[in-house]
Amino acid sequence: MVSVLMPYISVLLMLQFGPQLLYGNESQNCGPKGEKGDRGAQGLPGFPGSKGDRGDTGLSANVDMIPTGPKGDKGDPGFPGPTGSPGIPGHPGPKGDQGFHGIPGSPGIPGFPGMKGQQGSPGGDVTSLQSQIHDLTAKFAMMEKAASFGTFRKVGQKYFVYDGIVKTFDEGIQICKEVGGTIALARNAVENHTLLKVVIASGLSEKPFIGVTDRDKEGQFVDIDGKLLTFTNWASGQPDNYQETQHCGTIIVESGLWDDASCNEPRPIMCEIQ
Ligand SMILES: *[C@@H]1O[C@H](CO)[C@@H](O)[C@H](O)[C@H]1NC(C)=O
Ligand SMILES: *[C@@H]1O[C@H](CO)[C@@H](O)[C@H](O)[C@H]1NC(C)=O
Ligand SMILES: [Ca+2]
Repeated sequence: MVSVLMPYISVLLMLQFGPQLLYGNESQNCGPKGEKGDRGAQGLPGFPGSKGDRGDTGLSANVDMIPTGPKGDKGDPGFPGPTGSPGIPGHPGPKGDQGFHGIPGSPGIPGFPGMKGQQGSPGGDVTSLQSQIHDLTAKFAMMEKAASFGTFRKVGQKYFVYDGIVKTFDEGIQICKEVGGTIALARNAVENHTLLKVVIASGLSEKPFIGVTDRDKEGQFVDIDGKLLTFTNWASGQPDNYQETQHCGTIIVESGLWDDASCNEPRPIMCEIQ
C-alpha cells in the first residue's frame, strides 16, 4: 500500500516546498516580474474515489426468463425415520449344500449275543466269561418277556405266564407260539404245583387249557409236539371224553387236577416260555 501511494506522497512534498526551492521568495523582490511561464506537464492520476452509493432495487425475477443453472451438489443423508412394523417373512430359500459330517455319536448299547458257536478247545477265563454273559443275557431277556405278562411264575428253567387271554385250544397254540412259547403243561410234580399257583394268582374261575390232546388218536393224550406224556395229573374218572367231544386237556381250578374238555370252547390260555 505504501509503495502504491509513494508517487502521490512525492508530488505532495514537491507542491508544498517545491516553489520555495525552485523560485526563491518574492519577498526578496530584487527585480521586475518576468513573463508567464509555459503550462506545466500533465499531473499524475488522482486517488481512487470512495465507494459508490447503493444501487436501486432490482426488478422481480421472471423465472421463465432465467436459464437453469448447473445441478447442485448432492444433499446430505437425512436422519433415520421411526422404525416401521416388521415386513412379511420371505419365502424359504433354496436348499443349501450338504454340511460336514457330524461328530461320531456315543457307542450304542451292546446287542444280544449271537447263536452259540461250536464247542472249541478248552479255553481260559475269556471263554468262561463270554459263556456267563451269554447265559445271563438270555435269562434276562426271558425274564423281561415273562414280566410283560400279568401273572408269571418261574419253575426250573421255564416261566408259566398268563395275561387274561381266553381263546380256543388252536388259537391258544398260535398265541403262545407268537410269544416264543407253547401252551402251558406241567411235566413233573414241581411244575404241577407251580402251574396251579398261576391259576390261583390269576383268579381264574374257568378251567384253563393245558397243552395235551388226543385228537389224533382217541384216548392217547400227547403234548403239542405229538410226544407221549411222562407226567399226568388226571382227576379221578378223567379223561372221560364226555359226549365224545372232549379231546383237549384242562385244569380244574379247585383241585389242580386234569379234565378233558372241548377244544373249541374258549378258555383261559396260559403259556410257558423258556
Ligand atoms: C516571499 O516574500 C513575499 C514578500 O516579500 C511573501 O509575500 C511571500 O509569502 C514569500 N514567499 C514565500 C514562499 O516565503
Ligand atoms: C399237582 O398239583 C395239585 C395241586 O397242588 C395236587 O393236588 C396234585 O396232587 C399234584 N399232582 C402231582 C402228581 O403232584
Ligand atoms: Ca372230561
